[in-house]
Amino acid sequence: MVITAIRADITTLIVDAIVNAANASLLGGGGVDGAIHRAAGPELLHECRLLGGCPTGEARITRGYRLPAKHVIHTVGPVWRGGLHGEPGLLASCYRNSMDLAASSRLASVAFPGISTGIYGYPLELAAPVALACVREKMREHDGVGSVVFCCFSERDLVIYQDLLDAVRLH
Ligand code: AR6
Repeated sequence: MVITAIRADITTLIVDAIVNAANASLLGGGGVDGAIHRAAGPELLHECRLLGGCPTGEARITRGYRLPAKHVIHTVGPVWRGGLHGEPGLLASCYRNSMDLAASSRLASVAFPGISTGIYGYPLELAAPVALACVREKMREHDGVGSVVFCCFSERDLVIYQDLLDAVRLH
C-alpha cells in the first residue's frame, strides 16, 4: 500500500477517484467542492441532482466528466463545533465510507482533500490523524485500493501530513 501527501490542486490529479468535501445537498458550494464542479462541468451537477443529497458521514460516487479523474466520491464532513459533538466519529465515517465505495467500485487510486478542514473549520492537525488512521485501516481491509494521496492546498497542510507519514514509517 502506498500513501503519499502532495501539494496540488486536486482537480488536476490523474487518479481513479478524487474525493469531494461536499455539503448534504450535493449541489455544489465553495472551496474544493466549487473547484471540482467548475472543472468537471455541468454534467456533474446533473448527476448529483439525481442522487438526492447525502447525510453527514456518508459518501456517494459519480463520474468525473471533464476532470482527469475518472470518478468523484462525494462525502459530507461534519461542521467543527469544538470537537465534543461527534465530529471525530463523523469525520472517520467520511474516510471509511469513501474507501469502501472506492473498493466496491474497483478503484485502485484515490486522492483526498482535507475533508471539513476549510469552510467547516475542523483543525487540520486534529483531522489528519483521523484521516490517516482510517485510510490505513481500509487499505489493509481492501487490497484493491493500492494508492491513496492526501492532496494539500497549502504548504502548512502538507507539512502536517508529511510529519504524520514519517512518524508512521518510523514505527
Ligand atoms: N484542491 C485541493 N484542496 C483544496 C482545493 C483544491 N482545489 N480547494 C480547497 N482545498 P473546503 P469543508 C482544501 O472548505 O471544510 C463547500 O462550500 C482547503 O484548503 O473545500 O469540508 C461545500 O459545499 C481545505 O484544506 O471543505 C460545503 O458546504 C480542504 O480542501 C463546505 O464547503 C477542505 O476545505 C465543506 O467544507
